Amino acid sequence: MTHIPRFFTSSGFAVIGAMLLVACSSQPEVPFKPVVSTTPAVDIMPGSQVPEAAEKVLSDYQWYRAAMDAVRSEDDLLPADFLSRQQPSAMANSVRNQWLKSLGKRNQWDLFRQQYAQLPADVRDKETRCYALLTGIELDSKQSLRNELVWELDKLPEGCNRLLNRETAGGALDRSKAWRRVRGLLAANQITHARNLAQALGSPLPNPLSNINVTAAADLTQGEQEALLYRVTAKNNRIKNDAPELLQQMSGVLTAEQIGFGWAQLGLAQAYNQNAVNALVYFNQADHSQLSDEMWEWYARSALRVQNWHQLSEIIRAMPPELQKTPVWQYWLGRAHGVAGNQAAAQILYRQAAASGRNFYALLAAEALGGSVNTRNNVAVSTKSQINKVAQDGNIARALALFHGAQETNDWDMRRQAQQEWRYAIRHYNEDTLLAASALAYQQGFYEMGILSADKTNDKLNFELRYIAPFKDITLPYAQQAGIDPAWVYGLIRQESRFMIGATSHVGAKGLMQVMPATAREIANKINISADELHSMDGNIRMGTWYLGDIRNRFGDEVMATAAYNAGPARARRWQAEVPLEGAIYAETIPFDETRTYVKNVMANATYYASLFKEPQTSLTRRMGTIPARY
Ligand code: BLG
Repeated sequence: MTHIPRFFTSSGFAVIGAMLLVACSSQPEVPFKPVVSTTPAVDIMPGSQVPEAAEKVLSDYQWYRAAMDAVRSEDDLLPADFLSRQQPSAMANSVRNQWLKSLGKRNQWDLFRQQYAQLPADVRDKETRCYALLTGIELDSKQSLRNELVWELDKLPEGCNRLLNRETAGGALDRSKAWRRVRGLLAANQITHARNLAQALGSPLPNPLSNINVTAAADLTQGEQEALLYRVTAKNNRIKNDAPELLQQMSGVLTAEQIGFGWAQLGLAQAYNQNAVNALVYFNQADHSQLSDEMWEWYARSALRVQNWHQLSEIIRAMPPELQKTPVWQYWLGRAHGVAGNQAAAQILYRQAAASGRNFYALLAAEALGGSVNTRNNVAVSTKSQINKVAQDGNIARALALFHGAQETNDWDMRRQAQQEWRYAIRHYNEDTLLAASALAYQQGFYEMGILSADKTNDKLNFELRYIAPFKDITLPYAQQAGIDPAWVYGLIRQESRFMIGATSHVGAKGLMQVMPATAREIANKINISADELHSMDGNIRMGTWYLGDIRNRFGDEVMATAAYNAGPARARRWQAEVPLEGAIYAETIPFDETRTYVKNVMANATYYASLFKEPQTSLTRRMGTIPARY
């Protein structure tokens, strides 16, 4: 997915910000006249407002940026003034959430309570809720948030840490779960957080942690035991050859839970290194009560990688119920049942996975049931009047004003805010309205939100909106020139950039096909064009398709080429097995989270595009094929 770079604050901001600061501190003068209207525009869009003038939205945006800066410098006047004059919007929600966190951090509870009451429940973010629990205005009577937090093994935002530490010290949380979290924090190298929680549990970690030695380990406190376990679970230690032996030696002095957690960490490390055989040996000794979802998934992927179907089935059936219900594990459990000859059980699971939507596993499951990809729309295209009604929603109009403002000034921060406003606008839309919103977004060139809106429907489906194919005049000839399937190219562009021209990722990949500058230089040399072509739409597609064709030819395989496009050819090759491997198993066991998700999405997208482009081959199962053995 793409990241939109921060845009530097223009001098205009500073001026408006300064004006506001003056206005706020001397109170009565208001630089922006508030538009107050609560009249709903249309009843299908609950809570919508009358559109404001684009100029007002753009000046509100500058004001919003100034308010966010003010929150960061712990100034309460500007956010208060901004919020008192804003209609409900994503901008207002962001300012209020950020401000609430700042108030919580500074223990400004009176103001916190006032503002919290004005933030709608569905837009309160997690840390804001942690502060609300801390000050007692939220109760969390079923302890759902607290249980979720204590189950987390990695760091949490400050407000949530404070809450957890207080609840732990007060005895309100399950101590064994809190100790599991201490273990996780140590393994994640979050030493200070681990220390604070152990302290709250009444058994501090020794300082330094390495003070404890396994031979001198009689009558250890729990804090000392955890420090000892850390000698095995620390990032650099858990991949060492002597880690399993060391852990075994500790079994006399540590609890079953601690040792069981240690095995899970060793299993996880081996799984990420694609040593599935060792990973299984270690995971088999792990204590199930200690496993995170990530550990469960890698336990299952390790069995899948070596095609131990019997064990795979056992692992999936031991997973937490919510995880078992995800399409990935429904599908693979179905496959395991199929291998065991239990076709009836397999079919039930395939049906459940197939009903989960239009994801990679839903498609594979539908094909396993004998079906095929279906891109027939089951709803009429939105009428002009439906689209006009959406355009009359003030939240949509605000998003579009920001989108066009961002286009004009090439301001990607503003573009990101436009996306937030669009998400906010459509959050309660019914499916007809979502499709009309999608059509409107395309009319305006706001492709990423067109896709987002159409993707949200579940019953009423319009596949041309979900899988748009703009820029065909450039894409099709280059795909043909590179000798690659245009459906695959579109599947990839949809995943890379959502058709956002000029998109830039966190690591600097550019344009519709998200080509890295270094890769662009390589390509430019080979095909004798300027590396600057990366920045033009035509050049970007030309480079991306050429590169894709080149790696496909080198590997002779689309799945590996897709992985290579995202993670580099050397890695795609390293991830091959020593035996031929089903493409879906190769994809599911890719150890990079980004690339694993990416490959599955690109290949599923390509299947939909192949169907829409009326290509003869539309089976995802065939497209995934078999990955040859590493040579
Ligand atoms: C890919 C390059 C590969 C390169 C790898 O990075 O970019 N592909 C292209 O430029 C088309 O050539 O392999 S290497 O030459 O062997 O090093 C690895 O460096 C691009 C990836 C990187 C990725 N998108 C195309 O998929 C990306 O931007 N990731 C960050 C996503 S986000 O912003 O954090 O969400």
